Amino acid sequence: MAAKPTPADRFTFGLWTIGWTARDPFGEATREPLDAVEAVHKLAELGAYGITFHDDDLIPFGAETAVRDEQISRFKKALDETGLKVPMVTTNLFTHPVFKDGGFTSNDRSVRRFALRKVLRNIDLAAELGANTFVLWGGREGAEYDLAKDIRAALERYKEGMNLLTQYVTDKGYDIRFAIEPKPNEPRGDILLPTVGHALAFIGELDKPELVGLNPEVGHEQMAGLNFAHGIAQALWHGKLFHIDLNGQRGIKYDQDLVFGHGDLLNAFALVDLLENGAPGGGEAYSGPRHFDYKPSRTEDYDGVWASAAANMRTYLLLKERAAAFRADPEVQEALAASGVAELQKNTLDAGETLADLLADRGSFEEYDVDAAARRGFGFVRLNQLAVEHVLGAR
Ligand code: 3MF
Ligand code: MG
Ligand code: MG
Repeated sequence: MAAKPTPADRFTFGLWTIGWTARDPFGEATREPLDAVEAVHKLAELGAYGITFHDDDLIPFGAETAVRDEQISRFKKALDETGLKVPMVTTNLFTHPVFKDGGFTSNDRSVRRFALRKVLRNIDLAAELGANTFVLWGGREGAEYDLAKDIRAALERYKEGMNLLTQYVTDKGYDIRFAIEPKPNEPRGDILLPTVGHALAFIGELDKPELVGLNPEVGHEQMAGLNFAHGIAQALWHGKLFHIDLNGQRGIKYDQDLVFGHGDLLNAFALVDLLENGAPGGGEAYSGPRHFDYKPSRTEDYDGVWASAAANMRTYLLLKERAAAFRADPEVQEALAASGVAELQKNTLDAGETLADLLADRGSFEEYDVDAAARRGFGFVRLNQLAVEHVLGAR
C-alpha cells in the first residue's frame, strides 16, 4: 500500500483544477465556485506541496487594485498558515473575448501589447510569491482558417514576446524560467507549437534559450496520438523538462483532463518509472513539482472533487511503488539484459575508434553474419508482460 502523500513528494495542483465549476460547451456549471483560501487549506490537508494559478483564477479579470491586493493578501495568509508553496504561476490569455484571436500572436497589434502587459504584471506577482517557473500555454495562439493567419509572422511575434519576457526577468534579476506548454488543438482548431517537438525547435530560435523549457501535458501529446513517455524522455535529453502537467486521456479526442492514470495506465507507469528511476545511473531524472492539471469530472460534487485530487497523488505513488518493484525484480533485470536495453547505452564505435577503423573492420560488414543477427529475438513482449504483471500487482 502506498504511503500517504506528503509535501516531500512535491505534488502540486492548479487552482483552476479543483476550482473548475464544470461549465462545458454544452452545459452550465454543476458546482459552486471554490474560494482560493479553502483550496489552499484543503490541498495542504491532503498532503500536497503546492498550488499554482493563472492570474484570473485568483483575481477576477479587470479587478480594481484594492480588490486585487486584498485577494493576494488573503491567499498569502493561507499559504503562511499551511506552508503550501507556489512553485509555478501562469497567465490567462485565453478566457476573455479580447484574446479570441490569441495573445502574443493576435492579428490585432493592440491585443498583443495588452497581452504582454498582462503577463509582465503577473511575472512580478510570481516573483513576489517565490515561484521559479512561469508557464505559458498559448491556447488561443492559433487559427481555424489557413489563410487567416500568417504562421511565419505569428511565430515571429511569439518569438518577440518570449524574448521580451526573458529580457524582463533578466533585467529584474528574477530567478524565474519559462515553460511552454504545447497542445495540438482546443480551443483553437490548430494551436501554434502543437507538440513537444515543435516547441523544442522554437526554443532553439530564441535570444535566451537557456531560460525557456517545456511544460508538457500527458493528455495534450496523447490528443496528437503521440507517446507521452517518449516526449518526456526527449525533453529530458534536451535538458528542457522544466515542469510537467500530469493527467489522463483516452485516445485522440477532446482534452479530457482525467485523473492521472485514468487514461493510458501503462504509459503512465513508464512515465513514473522514467521520472523516478530514469537518471542515467538510476534515480530521479526529474526533480521539479509533480503537477496535476486535471478536471474533476462534471458528475462530481465537492466530495468527489477532493476524492479525485487524492486519487491523482495516490495513483502516482502506487505507480512509483510498482516501478521500484519492477526494477528490483531479478527476472526483470534478466529480461532487460536479454532485450539489450543497457546495450543501447554503449557507443556504437569503441573509444578512439575512427571512421577509417570502422570502414576497415571486415567483421562489421564483409564478414558480418547478417542472417544470424536477423534471427535474434529481442524478447520485448516478455519484458512488457513483466511490466503489466507488476502494474497489476501480480508480482
Ligand atoms: C489547457 C491547459 C491549461 C494550461 C494552463 C497552464 C487551463 O488544456 O492544460 O490549463 O495547463 O494554462 O498553465
Ligand atoms: Mg490541458
Ligand atoms: Mg495543462
